[in-house]
Amino acid sequence: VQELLNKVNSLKRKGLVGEYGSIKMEAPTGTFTTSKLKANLPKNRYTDVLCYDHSRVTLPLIDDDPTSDYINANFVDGYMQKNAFISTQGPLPKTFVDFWRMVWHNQTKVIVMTTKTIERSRMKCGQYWPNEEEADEQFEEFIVYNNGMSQNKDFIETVLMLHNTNSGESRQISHLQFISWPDYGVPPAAPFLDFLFRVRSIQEKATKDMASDWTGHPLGPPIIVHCSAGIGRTGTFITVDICLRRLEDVGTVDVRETVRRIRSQRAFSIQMPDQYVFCHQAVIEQAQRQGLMNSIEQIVLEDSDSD
Ligand code: PTR
Ligand code: PTR
Repeated sequence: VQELLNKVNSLKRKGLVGEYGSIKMEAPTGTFTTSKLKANLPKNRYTDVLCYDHSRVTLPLIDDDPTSDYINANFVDGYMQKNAFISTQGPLPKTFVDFWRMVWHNQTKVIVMTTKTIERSRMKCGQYWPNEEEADEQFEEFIVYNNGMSQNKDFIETVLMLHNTNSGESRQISHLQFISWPDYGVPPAAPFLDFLFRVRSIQEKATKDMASDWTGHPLGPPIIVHCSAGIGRTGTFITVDICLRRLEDVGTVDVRETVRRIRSQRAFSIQMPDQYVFCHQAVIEQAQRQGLMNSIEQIVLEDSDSD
């Protein structure tokens, strides 16, 4: 029986890897024209990770400069809510101001960062926020204050105050950084889920505290999610959130269609076969936590954990 279960599980994994391969082979669903404009090329962290025109986040124009509206970022739908997320690359020094303009303009309250700034001695993301308590930093019309940090083993939570010197307004923004996720790899499921639920609870509270703008949009303003390229880890985070919300709502999960839909808005989302497999594992882990699995499913899955 043990042997049979092993076989079933390895076939399942192979099946998922194959399924991911076929998703990856699908042709792009849009164009990358704005991303490729000469003036915009230096704003892309990776030359091979461009952003779709049809779903890109546009910034307010500055001095009628037609390229000033560009940032490598796309709106991505959440569960039953359009544009619940923005998937973006890790900001470059050249795009720090653009990033804060995007936060401001979209009324974002929560920033999710799933990378470290430096990994394997490579710069993966710029230090676009003040990283010490009580420090502040100016980005043209914005001043960002670090109003406190707390850290556990797997993630760091920072309370930022974003002040717009043009309007005189200030907004509190939560910055949540998951630090246990290797690039191109997958994190352990349990801390990842703890992180995801922490993000949700902060976003929920922030949305409740906001003015009435978000009535009818229960998930609130777009959560900005970024890693280094804004596709692998970012796509994985959003996939698991959508799948779990659907599981909670109607009791079903469709990882394949969820990933396909996300990829139609943020090209290349989910970068590795293992990340695709991980989405399933995370959903299973959460279903187990909620007691939604029957005992036969439990046996097959517990067995697969051990290889
Ligand atoms: N009222 C705010 C604004 O327009 O900027 C916030 C807002 C934005 C409210 C978008 C609702 C929105 O939803 P939809 O995605 O349906 O346009
Ligand atoms: N060409 C880049 C590279 O592979 O180095 C693109 C890239 C970088 C793609 C990082 C994905 C990456 O992972 P993530 O989206 O999780 O930061």
